[in-house]
Amino acid sequence: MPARGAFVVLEGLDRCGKTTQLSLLRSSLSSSSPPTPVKALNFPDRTTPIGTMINSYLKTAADMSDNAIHLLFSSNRWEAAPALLETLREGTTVVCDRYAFSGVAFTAAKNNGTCGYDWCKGPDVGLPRPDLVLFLTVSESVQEKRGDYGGERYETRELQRSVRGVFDRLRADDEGERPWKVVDADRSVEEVARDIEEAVREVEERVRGENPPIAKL
Ligand code: 2DT
Repeated sequence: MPARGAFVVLEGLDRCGKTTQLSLLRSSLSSSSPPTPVKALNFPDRTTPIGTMINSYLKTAADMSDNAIHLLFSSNRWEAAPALLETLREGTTVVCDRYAFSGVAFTAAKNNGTCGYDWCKGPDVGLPRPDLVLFLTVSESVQEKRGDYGGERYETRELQRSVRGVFDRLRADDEGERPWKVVDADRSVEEVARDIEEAVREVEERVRGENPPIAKL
């Protein structure tokens, strides 16, 4: 049995460069010598029937209660969980754009927190826990320089500000539990990519060496 792969999640606010960084990370891992088997995932996965409902909600074509959409985001992770576990167990490293932390941060931030923080955490309890969460921070001024927000729900300055607050709380609550690495994403793409690659190689090596069981949220 090969050692399992590492599970790495990238989180952050809009315009922090997560998607660019994920694609750079994936290519650098798969082109290293020897190549690291790697699979990229992203949430929400808009390609499934649940993902289609989420997409309509985000594009404001459909309305839903805050609780209902929160549970759909979580279901979208649960439907992907068996394949994710299998991929890790067969020795492939998984790098993932957003996960349960975005789930809590966005729902708990909106409408003055009508869905409470603890309620928001509930549905994801039991999902595979990442070996590393890379949290890309971006200042408001850089966020604004990187372009206007698009037309999707959640892409407003006010909401982004509250989301930032919930992410800080999640990180503080996890202190010592799950390794979070904060990466200053105000810097150049290359500088950020270097830090990310270094952190991922370190966790990869540890997971391959120790082959720890996959923990749960
Ligand atoms: P992208 O722009 O990355 O496609 O995200 N979101 C995401 C939630 O509200 N809950 C979740 O569980 C997840 C994974 C963040 C689309 C938006 O969906 C939000 C931004």
